[in-house]
Amino acid sequence: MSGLDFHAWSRDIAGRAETALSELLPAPGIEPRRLHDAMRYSTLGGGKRVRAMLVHAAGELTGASDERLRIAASAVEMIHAYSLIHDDLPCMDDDVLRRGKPTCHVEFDEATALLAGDALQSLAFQLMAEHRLADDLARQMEMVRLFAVACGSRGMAGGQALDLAAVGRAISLPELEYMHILKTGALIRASVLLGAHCGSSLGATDIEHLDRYAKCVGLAFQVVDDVLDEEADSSTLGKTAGKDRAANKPTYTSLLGLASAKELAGELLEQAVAALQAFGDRGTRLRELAEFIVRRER
Ligand code: GRG
Repeated sequence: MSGLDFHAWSRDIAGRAETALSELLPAPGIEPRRLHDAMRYSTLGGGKRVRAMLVHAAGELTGASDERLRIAASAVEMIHAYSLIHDDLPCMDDDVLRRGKPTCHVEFDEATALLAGDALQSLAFQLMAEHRLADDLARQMEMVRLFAVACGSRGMAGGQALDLAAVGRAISLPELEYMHILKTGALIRASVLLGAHCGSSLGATDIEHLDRYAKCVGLAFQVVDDVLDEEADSSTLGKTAGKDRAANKPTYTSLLGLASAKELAGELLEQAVAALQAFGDRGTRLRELAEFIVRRER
């Protein structure tokens, strides 16, 4: 683990993620300019970079090189940016504010926003194929596979489909949990596993511990997101607050109430930290990051 305290480390990783993304995205001015501008607009200059941090923290655990983590973190952040662009479209959540600025389709137009999301997704996989991320090519293929599953119909896109189908319906807690394991949790889990796979190989038991950590953190992330949607204001969040309630969407707060949702986030944090026990001090950064995710204010 680097000697930096968590605050300094997280700022460092966020800064490095911004630089890497700026270098890896098509340069401004390159045709088709409007599409490239939209990709850069929605990926750069905002976001907490939590997924990039998860890649780096897991990679530190397995001694991964900065260069491999730079690529994996950029690929994950590009997929995340694509998901936000598409999620904000009128045919989905129909939102006008993201990361404190107009959403992509408001700043550009719907067709450009759709294409910017598509192109970000393709670029993420291009990076995974173009750069050496593991010593063993079979392992790299496995990384690409797990990343694709996390993004697809059995991951994020599938979770989004369930989310859209749940609007205005009463769903059970297990259904809500399943939806969020896919919608938000799958990419968070992929971030941890990709980061870890960039370094020396871990045994099956250690991978299971990391997987358990990632699943708890992924769910905790969403529970806290629901709490913040109720409690924080739009200027703090950089997106429209209270949106889920207004859209009559089932959330952890609507199903459990605010106090129990906060308790659940605390329990998930404890479980995430417990899953790291086997790693001793090597798990410190991942533990700090889980605490940050649960205690964040935006
Ligand atoms: C359109 C295929 C497709 C998927 C969309 C992840 C998702 C599915 C939509 C995002 C909508 C949303 C607000 C989900 C709640 C959790 C979440 C992913 C919040 C945003 O992530 P942060 O807080 O965002 O990490 P920043 O801006 O900090 O990067």
